[in-house]
Amino acid sequence: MPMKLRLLLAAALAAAPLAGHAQTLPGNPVLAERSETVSEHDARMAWFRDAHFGMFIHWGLYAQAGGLWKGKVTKVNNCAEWLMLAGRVPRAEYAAMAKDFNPTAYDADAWVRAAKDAGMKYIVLTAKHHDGFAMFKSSASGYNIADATPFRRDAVKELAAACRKHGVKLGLYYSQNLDWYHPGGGSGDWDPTHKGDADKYVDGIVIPQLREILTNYGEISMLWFDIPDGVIDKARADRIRKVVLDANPRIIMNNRLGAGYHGDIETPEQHIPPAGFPGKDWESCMTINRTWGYAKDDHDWKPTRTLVRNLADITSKGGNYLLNVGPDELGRIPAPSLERLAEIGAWMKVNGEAIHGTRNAGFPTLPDWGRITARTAPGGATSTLYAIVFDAPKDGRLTFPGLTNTVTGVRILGDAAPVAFTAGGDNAEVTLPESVRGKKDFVVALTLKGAPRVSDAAHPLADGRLVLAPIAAATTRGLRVDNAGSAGLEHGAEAHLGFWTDTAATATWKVSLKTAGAYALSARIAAPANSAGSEIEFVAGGQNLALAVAPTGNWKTFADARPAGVLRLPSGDSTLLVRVKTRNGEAPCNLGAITLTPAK
Ligand code: FHN
Repeated sequence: MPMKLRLLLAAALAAAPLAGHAQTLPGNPVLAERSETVSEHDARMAWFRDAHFGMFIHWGLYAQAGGLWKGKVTKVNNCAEWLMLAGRVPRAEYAAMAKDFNPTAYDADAWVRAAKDAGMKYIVLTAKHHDGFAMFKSSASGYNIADATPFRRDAVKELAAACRKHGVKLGLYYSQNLDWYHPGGGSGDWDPTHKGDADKYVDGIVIPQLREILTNYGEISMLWFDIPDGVIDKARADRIRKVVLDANPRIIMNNRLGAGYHGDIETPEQHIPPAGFPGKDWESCMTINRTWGYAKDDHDWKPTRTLVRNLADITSKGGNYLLNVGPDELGRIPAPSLERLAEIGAWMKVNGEAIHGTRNAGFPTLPDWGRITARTAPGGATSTLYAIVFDAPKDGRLTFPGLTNTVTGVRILGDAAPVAFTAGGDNAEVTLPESVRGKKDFVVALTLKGAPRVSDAAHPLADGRLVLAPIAAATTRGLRVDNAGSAGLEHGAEAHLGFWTDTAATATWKVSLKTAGAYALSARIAAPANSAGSEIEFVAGGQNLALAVAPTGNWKTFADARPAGVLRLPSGDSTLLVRVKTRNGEAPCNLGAITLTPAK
């Protein structure tokens, strides 16, 4: 995170009660892009920030093939909607599928009800994906579901009506750059007939179609661009933005238009950033199996528990979860997807108040038992912390290190069992009743006096240990949090500080202790062979502990490493700094969590 933004974030958070409310940072570039004040931007983003959960729908002509071309699996990175490129299928051959595309089972009302019953507040449908086929009637191109298929109906129109009927917001995905059918569109060069003029493509297809989808179907609340840049240079991007904002000045646009536009939201894909995007809005889109578009052979469905925990993890970091379904050639959402949506809906029926309308609670360290969200009552006199417990600690104790509010009450959502708790101070603690200790994925709600106030210093856990998480560090000179490559919680994402290429880069944690003490240090380290001989140093309480890096083989395989000696930390607030002593290779290591355990 650039230093300027970090300073702004620190200032903004210092100024506001640490309720973790999704604030727009004064330095957020979208303010200039949309000529908005912070409060105007907050007002326009409010519905999105409250929603936290939406349905992505990848449905197009590619569903007719289901990932198979001439009997052979034809995908890119498990994605069936990329069949045309994967098979380098000529335009005319691919388009010929349209004469058989007749999704007579399409029931927009059922789709919207499935989303709403799952607790989803908005839907984003692919109006036109990279294959160039429009799922709406278009006068700009006859290559669309109403004119080129025996189906004859306008899928976007029916979905828009169903969304209006059920009070679900509608967003539309539009592939503005890649278009493998219309000449001049991005990519598609395996077919010489695709060659054409980019301006004719943008002005003759993209802009008229954006105008159609943004004016023919009532309010469209979000425009989801994809694969930025390519044929979209600044001049074309500006023409596109003008038609979009003329149609709906309040529309939310994502960060994938191109030409350097930031848009309103960050869009991490198939993973959950360890710290979210502090001070910005963001949405993590993920598949429910492995493909966005329907694939006949993809039965790798994520367990519902993973989906629920992803939703909790993302919400606790101030983001939205855009969970994808890929309807088949007849317009049916696959049964395993519907089953998972219904199971999520059952969980949301009991626990939805811990998701909808909540915000990041502001804890600097993620608890190892689950995630925490927060809701502050209007006026701020009271607030509620929601402890979403994935796996209850064996001793039944939930601690909230650094919480300085007084706790006035505790309840378990959907369970009348009384819950014992300490009133707070600076380390509120809840003791779970025996009845829930074996349970998973339940919510404990704590009522607080005032808005949540959470110290940004690490406090000891119930067993005396201090866990210094990568996301809680103040870092310099390019050192930053990373967990690239993980897709949600099911892949056991190990967040870490990476890109430690500048030997002057440091990481600093704040620590707060009631009493001074001696601690043994253990750090999670990953490093490739050529980092051997590197050394890092832990500096705290006037002491230095040096650690020789033992390579683990690569940047993502972590192991515990323990420097010799103990650190004596003072009572009150202090800091622990980590710096490079010797660097071999491009960086000494990647650094995961640091654990300080009271030394005997
Ligand atoms: O290429 C597309 C892909 O097909 C899918 O639409 C995803 C969804 O975010 N976006 C692109 C890959 O990043």
